[in-house]
Amino acid sequence: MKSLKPAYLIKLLLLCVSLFFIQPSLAHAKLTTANPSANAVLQASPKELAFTFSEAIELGFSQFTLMDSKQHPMAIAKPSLDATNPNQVHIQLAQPLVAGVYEVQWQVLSVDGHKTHGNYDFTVK
Ligand SMILES: [Cu+2]
Repeated sequence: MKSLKPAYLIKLLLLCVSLFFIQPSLAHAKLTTANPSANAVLQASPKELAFTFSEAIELGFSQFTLMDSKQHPMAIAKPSLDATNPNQVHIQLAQPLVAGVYEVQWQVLSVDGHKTHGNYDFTVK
């Protein structure tokens, strides 16, 4: 460590500090609203799943999975982008969901090239 010049260390330190502050301020696609929403308790099956992100989504590099109560992935339609809002994704449900707890798992690539992911549950009574 003695061979490192202080100027180099200071530059390295500044780089680390700037990365630390810049990283969170970059725009990533955060899930802003979902329907059904996280922890929703529905009296009837939804007809579709809808997700709105904070940024436009690259659908071809994004993945949505709906897990049933037994944590098995369900067959769902291909996601489609909203006709007017590139931040919004719709997934039609082929058949009504039976009563149970469902988990949505999402992983998206936003147009700025960043991947984000998350998951949440909702319940159909
Ligand atoms: Cu980003």
